[in-house]
Amino acid sequence: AESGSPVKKAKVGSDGLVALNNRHLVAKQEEAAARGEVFVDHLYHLGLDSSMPLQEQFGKTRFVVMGGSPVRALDVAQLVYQFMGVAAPQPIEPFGKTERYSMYNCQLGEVNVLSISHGMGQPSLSICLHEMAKLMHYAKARNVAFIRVGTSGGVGVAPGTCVVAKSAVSGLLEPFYSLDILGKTHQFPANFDSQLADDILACAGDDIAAVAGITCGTDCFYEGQGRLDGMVADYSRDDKLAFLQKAHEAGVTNFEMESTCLAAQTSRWGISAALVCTTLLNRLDGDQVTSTPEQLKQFSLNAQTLVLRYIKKQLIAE
Ligand code: R2B
Ligand code: URA
Repeated sequence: AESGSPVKKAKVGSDGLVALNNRHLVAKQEEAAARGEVFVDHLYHLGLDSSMPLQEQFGKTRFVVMGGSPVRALDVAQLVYQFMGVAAPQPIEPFGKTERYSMYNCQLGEVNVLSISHGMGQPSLSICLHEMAKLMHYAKARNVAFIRVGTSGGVGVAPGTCVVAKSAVSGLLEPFYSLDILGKTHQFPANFDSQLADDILACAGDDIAAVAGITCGTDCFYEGQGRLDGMVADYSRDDKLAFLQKAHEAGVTNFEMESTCLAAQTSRWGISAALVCTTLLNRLDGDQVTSTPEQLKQFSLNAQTLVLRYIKKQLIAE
């Protein structure tokens, strides 16, 4: 495997803008400009393109809150309006196309908060991240932070606990995001913005159980996370427990399926990011998610509330 570029300071440039470090796209823009034309970049999966008034629509974005499910993206949008004391449009409509992702552009006056679903797993998240980062670039958004609010399986933490990740590890328990590019595997360090993680944790108060952790991002919910309840599991219960124990000893607090991609890509692009996952179960106790829909909703609400408290605090201070 080839090593990726060292992790950059997880912060956008001093102007706060998201820089486009793709020389091919920059060349296309310049070539078009030389012909007196404008190159149009299609953000295909979002259903947007760079000829649209993106600066007007998204230029005031300060936070992009991401989660796997479209239902939770709408829940988060509702919470954004509620927390900020701004009347929500009725109904809250998604922006762009909803075939792949559902995006809500919460307009709060001086600032916007986006809430978007990214689907399950790193490939789905990766597409969303590329297009969202380009959207923030074209919109000339400043000091934007990406915060994933997700679900996970805890390792040695009680269900409903919020884990704020300091870093991520792969299913091999290595601190990298691995991506095959032009036939070679590249590894990119998977660290989060530590300050952002601390600032979010500080908003937990007495009523939300929250811990800092290391999140393991796997490419499979079943075998990839050592479950015994998938369609196959060609290993013993002892093998599974030995893996969970090894992960636990390496500091892993929870399993989900997007963390290494999120940490690595955002830090490569100079975007500050955080990962806040609720835990739906303690994997040291079992594999199946058996809590009631009401309990699961409350678990998710814990993580959403923690993030919304942080966002509100930031926006009020600005
Ligand atoms: C957490 O939950 C999903 C799997 O159930 C996946 O997207 C993840 O990271
Ligand atoms: N999401 C995961 O990826 N794993 C779990 O155990 C629960 C939610």
